[in-house]
Amino acid sequence: MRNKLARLSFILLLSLSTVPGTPTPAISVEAGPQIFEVIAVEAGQDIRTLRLNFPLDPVLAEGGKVYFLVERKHLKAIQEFGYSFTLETARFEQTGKKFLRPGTKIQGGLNGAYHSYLELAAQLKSLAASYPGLARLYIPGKSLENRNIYALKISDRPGQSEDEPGIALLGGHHAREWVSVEVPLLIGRYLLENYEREARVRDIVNSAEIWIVPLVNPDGLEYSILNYRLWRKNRRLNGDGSYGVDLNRNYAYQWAYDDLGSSPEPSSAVYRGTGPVSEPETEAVRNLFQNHRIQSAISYHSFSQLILYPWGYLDQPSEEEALFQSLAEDMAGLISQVNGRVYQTGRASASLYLTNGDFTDWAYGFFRTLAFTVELPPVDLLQGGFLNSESDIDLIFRENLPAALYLVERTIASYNGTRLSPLLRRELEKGNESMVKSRPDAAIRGRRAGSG
Ligand code: 0X9
Ligand code: ZN
Repeated sequence: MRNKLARLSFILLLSLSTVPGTPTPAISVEAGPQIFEVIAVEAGQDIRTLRLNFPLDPVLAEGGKVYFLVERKHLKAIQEFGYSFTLETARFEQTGKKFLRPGTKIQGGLNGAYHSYLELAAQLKSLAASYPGLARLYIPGKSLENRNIYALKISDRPGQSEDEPGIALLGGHHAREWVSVEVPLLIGRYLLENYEREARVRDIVNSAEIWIVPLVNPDGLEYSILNYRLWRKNRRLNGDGSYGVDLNRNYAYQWAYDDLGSSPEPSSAVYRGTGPVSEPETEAVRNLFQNHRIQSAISYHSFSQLILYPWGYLDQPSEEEALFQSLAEDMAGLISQVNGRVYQTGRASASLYLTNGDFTDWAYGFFRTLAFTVELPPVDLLQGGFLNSESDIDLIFRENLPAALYLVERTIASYNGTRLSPLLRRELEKGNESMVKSRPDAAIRGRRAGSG
């Protein structure tokens, strides 16, 4: 048995570390200038279907019309699709500018300085294109409404899978928590922009594989921007006619453990879905974790100013409670040094409330990833709740940067090969490699490498 386990672990490590490339396809960055127009669509038309079929970025809702930023090349097809619209580009153009260029910010847009799905996609593509030696953009999966879930990999050889620890920074599980998208995105951008000039950043990027997944729930975010600001879940049409599964109750560790930490009721804000990983968005995160060695992770949420760690499903310490707690305290200390804001730390179940099927329990329970939930500011509803001002984005990013860099450094320092949870160990003993590799071609490559 020991031998079998050793062999399987060996295959796992080999397939995770030395096989060049990765089964998750990297996306190529489109060439040629994009030219944008602004169109206005009467709100009476079926805007949902229109948005499912074309990449439209909402900029304004006014006078019974919705204004969208759209690439000129799509206009004809939108018309052929049966939609009528008026061209409103002139109204939004800045003087002297002929076309709305990529990255153009329209003042007063519905999402202001926060990124919509399309703005985020443009930003990630532009980072990958500007730093080809340090970053690559992957799509580990798509949302229910067919939007990409992006993962920007930052490392010194981003096209190769090296024997380096992976760290994942995730955001946007919950649609209304807009600032949680900005923080991982800005941390990723900071690493790329400061690689040349800052030795600390260089060391980190050279010794780790950092995965930036800023938007786990793109459909929800878009719904929150255009339809209902306080939307939380994804946009699954449930059996009873209600919408949405809470993605942070849909992961496959102790899923549906009880009805306190998640709800079987589809209309509930914490509805867990029809089964573990029933949603393509959680499946995308699972793909990423199955294919790479993610040793630690931060899942950004808002609000409350907390740093939480497993378990969430049960008020019991995990095997590594002491390590979790000391890392959380160190991170909180670093955060408070920046703007003076205090983030409380603690075991998720005890400090906040019970959750089952949440990301951190799954990542730790299944992969032994040291996974934290960081609840960003403000501290309470009276300070704004989910509605952070635009000028807070930079402050919140700045105060979270040192803690994230610290976690990466600690992860690098303690890395000596991929950690295996007892659960994963058992699956490997059973020969169930599909639990660790999501795509058959990758498992085949792993086996070949193992026998060679
Ligand atoms: O409920 C959640 O999913 C997270 N809070 S939020 O207000 N952003 O929705 C907290 C998850 C942390 N885990 C546990 N409390 N167990
Ligand atoms: Zn949240």
